[in-house]
Amino acid sequence: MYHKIIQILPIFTAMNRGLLPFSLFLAVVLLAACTKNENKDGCTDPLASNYDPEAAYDDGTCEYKKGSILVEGEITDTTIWYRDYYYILRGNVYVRSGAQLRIDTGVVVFGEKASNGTLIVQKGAQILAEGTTETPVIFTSDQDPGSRSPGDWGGIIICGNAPTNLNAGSGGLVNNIPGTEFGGMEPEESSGFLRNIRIEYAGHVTGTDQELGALTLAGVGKQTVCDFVQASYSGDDSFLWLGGLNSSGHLISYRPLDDDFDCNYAFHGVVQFAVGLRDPNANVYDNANGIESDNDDGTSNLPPFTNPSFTNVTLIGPKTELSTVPSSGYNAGLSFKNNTQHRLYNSVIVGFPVGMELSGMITETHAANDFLQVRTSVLAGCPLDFVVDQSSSFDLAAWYNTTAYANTVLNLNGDVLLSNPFSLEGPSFLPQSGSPLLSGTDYSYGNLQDPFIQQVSYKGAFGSDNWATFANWTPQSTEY
Ligand SMILES: [Ca+2]
Ligand SMILES: [Ca+2]
Repeated sequence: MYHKIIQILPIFTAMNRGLLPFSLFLAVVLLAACTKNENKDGCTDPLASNYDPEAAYDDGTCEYKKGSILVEGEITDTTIWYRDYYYILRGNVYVRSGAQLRIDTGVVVFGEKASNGTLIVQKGAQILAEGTTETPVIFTSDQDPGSRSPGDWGGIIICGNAPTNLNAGSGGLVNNIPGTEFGGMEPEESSGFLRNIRIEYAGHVTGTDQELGALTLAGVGKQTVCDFVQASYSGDDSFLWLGGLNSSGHLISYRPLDDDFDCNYAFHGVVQFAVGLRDPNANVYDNANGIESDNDDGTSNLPPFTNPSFTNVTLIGPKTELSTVPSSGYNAGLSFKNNTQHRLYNSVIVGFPVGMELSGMITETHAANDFLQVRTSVLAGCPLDFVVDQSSSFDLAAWYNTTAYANTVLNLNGDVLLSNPFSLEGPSFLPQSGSPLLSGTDYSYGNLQDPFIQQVSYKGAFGSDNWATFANWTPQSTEY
């Protein structure tokens, strides 16, 4: 095992992860020496969190904050990260094929900004990370509260051997990052699981035309499960799938700079219960969309197709009112292009400049031939409901409004009667009584016949149960 423990340091606070300068340490000791009370017992170690400068006699009650373990290089064997420590990712940290990284509930992992810390789970490796609602596993920036920014660190990249259409199925690399090969012929593979996880300030992109998720799932197999994952303040996409067919649920995309959910290179898994919330004033990239879906960037018609099934999605855009003028990069709730065969069911899209965008003649043909589907869904509060290419005569409105598809368009955000969806620091996405989202769902579509999918009576990500209690809406001020 090359998991390298550089140092385990007693520290005063999570913010101050290092030893005190010796001069300051000396000053503390000298100061302490001056004010001892001969009658007082207590903790006499200045490095302890409950150090009592007046105590003359140590009574054995000293308590120490957690130490930090710097992780760099590679993990080649079964490794467990415990809640007793903070972990700092320096540079690209690889979990090698055959190795398993297990992360205990409540563990906090910091991505180092200076080295663009990134966790890469390679083909044939596994990550098993499970928090609880109260004590999720947290991946966040190593910067102090108030100084954190989108893209402070790389994020989590999980690579697998499941099918992709990239390079005619032989796969490729994520953003040309060394050691991120993905794609193969093992659709049922498990790369592990992520449950009750938060990923904050990740998504650092190093080149132009590159994209990265706070969580990137590249060629990940069917038996890999992501459930209850919040990605916040990503510097790029929140969730990015590149090929593969894993199942994901209870996803929260919070204030990313590109797309909430991005699908490419033949992702063909299922996603249920997913919500996105956008900051109108964030300086987002051009074409920041709710769901962006491409068969591939080269507009190929190579199978397998990007044809995931998303159901029970709530996308809250940046237009809190029809008149809101958000950052110029914001585009569509749904952007389906480059020959994708995306499927969306039982969902609601609110407050984007464009509701649904369909681009490319072959993408249109997929829609006309029912390979690309939007059903039993609702668009509300989008000034332009439908956009197609300038040269196209495809009647997207007529397609969307096909009676059998059971979609609806509502004029105003408020028409969907969600509780408090636009609040950036305390949102509630639950439908109020009388909401049009509380009826009319349909799970009869062939690709929803998946054991991962629950049949519920409401459209969108929430009914009466607020499952987002593991989320943090104010990570900028959180002291970990
Ligand atoms: Ca993207
Ligand atoms: Ca985009």
